[in-house]
Amino acid sequence: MATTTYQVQGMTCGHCANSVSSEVGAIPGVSDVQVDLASGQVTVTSSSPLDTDTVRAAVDEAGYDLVGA
Ligand SMILES: [Cu+2]
Repeated sequence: MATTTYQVQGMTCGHCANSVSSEVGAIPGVSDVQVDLASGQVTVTSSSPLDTDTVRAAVDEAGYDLVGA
């Protein structure tokens, strides 16, 4: 199991959090996504370490920016 916290910019409400959470949650191997709206932190639990570019693409697909990992 790997847990990584990413910094995501642009989320403003529960809908944003849900979008990010469902896109990131669709990445193969991801078992849990926790979004902290106030801080913009997204904590992802996966069976093996994820490629940051894969996570960035999913966050981008949801309409937000991954600014740090
Ligand atoms: Cu929103």
